[in-house]
Amino acid sequence: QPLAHWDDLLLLDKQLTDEERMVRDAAHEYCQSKLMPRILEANRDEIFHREIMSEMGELGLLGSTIEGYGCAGLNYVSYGLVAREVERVDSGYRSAMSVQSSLVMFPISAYGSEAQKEKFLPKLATGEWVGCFGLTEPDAGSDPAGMKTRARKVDGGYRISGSKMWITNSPIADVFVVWAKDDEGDIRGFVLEKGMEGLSAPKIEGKFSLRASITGEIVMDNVFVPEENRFPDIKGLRGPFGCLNRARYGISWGAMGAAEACWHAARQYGLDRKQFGRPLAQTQLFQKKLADMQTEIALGLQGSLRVGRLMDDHEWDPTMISLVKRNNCGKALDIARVSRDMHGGNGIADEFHVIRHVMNLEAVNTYEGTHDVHALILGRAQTGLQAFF
Ligand code: TGC
Ligand code: FAD
Repeated sequence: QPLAHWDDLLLLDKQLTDEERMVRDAAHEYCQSKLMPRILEANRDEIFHREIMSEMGELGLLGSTIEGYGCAGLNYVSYGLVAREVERVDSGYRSAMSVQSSLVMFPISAYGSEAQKEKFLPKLATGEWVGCFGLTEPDAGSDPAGMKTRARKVDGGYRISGSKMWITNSPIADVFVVWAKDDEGDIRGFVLEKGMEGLSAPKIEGKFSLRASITGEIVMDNVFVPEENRFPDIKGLRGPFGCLNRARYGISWGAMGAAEACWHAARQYGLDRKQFGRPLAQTQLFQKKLADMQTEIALGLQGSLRVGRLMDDHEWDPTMISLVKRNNCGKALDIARVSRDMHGGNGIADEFHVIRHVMNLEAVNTYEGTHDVHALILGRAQTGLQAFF
């Protein structure tokens, strides 16, 4: 018989509080019963089912770490556990949730005026409004300081011109958190609203990754944004990076959820499928691959849990987050690729789900700072020498 806790060898479950286990179990139940049945169609036909945002809102999964304004006020460990459950189904659904929570609601709650919080947070929390976050531009990805989007001061507000590229949720967004340089050359954050004149968000077609998540551009042609829609005080790259820290942390858990789905699928496939008169799982090569997956996942989850506890204890710094974002995304991608191979020909069929995770994790390893960019952040932190340019 397999060991009873083969899938949780380091007993992560026992490291959680009762409340954290409850949040995880509720998220698991929702994801498996409501998200899983939709994913094949969503991925095949590139559909983001908009009602998912409202369902997540109803369960308190949007902006869940924020206190007040209709938000659940959970800790960061719970936020990570939810990301893991959502991404166990599909990284695209976790993307939609983490952009709304960490990249739209977090900056409004941390940098916004009281009026901005009251206006935007409750409707974002229920999923009545969808938000997006515009930092990346066609010519400024890893190096966001090179952005060209400009916010020119005019009477009563700003005129913003420029374009943002690869923006999760933008074609369906009601609220756009956009970063632009002002007349002094400082990066400032603005909240744009659907319907503003000169604002459009065309969809990017033909993605082979995250097909169940909608991605677009944000095109701003002299959009007038009133003064009250600017974050009052935050200035410089620390504004957008403050949000990215939270999202990157959630991704470190999420990527492990996708990896777990691929690992469990490979194990079950190996138990069920016989070649040369015995289950594939009874071969040494197969078991070695399963052991490698089990090891990286158990260690990766411990890393994310540790960072989550440090965040909840206010003892964290961004470098820790680079470590777990980089490691867990890279390992998850490796695990998904190996699992695909272990499924043989069936591994390329979407009904077995693994190829979808492989394709998704390619993007997850790239967005929110590529694998190599996080290596450079870690390298700079330990040598004091920056190697970006
Ligand atoms: P650098 O000189 O390092 O820093 C400039 C200012 O920013 C501050 N800072 C941070 N603050 C808080 N948290 C962090 N993690 C921070 N990192 C930097 C820093 O203290 C400084 O502040 P100040 O006040 O002294 O000026 O900036 P750099 O230009 O050298 O940056 C280099 C680098 C590579 C670290 C950075 O640009 C980087 O991380 N690039 C990756 C870009 C990225 O992650 N983009 C993500 C776009 S959003 C997205 O992908 C969403 S996908 C969502 C989904 O669908 O799930
Ligand atoms: P580049 O920066 O051009 O990098 C290309 C390659 O060069 C990479 O391998 C990189 O590691 C390497 N490289 C770059 N600089 C260096 C260096 N100094 N030394 C060595 N190697 C280097 N952005 C948003 O603002 N909001 C979103 O909601 C959002 N959602 C996204 C959704 C999807 C599906 C995708 C694919 C992207 C999304 N992004 C979003 C953008 C994402 O953050 C960027 O794609 C990412 O930061 C990388 O930037 P880039 O694509 O311009 O690649």
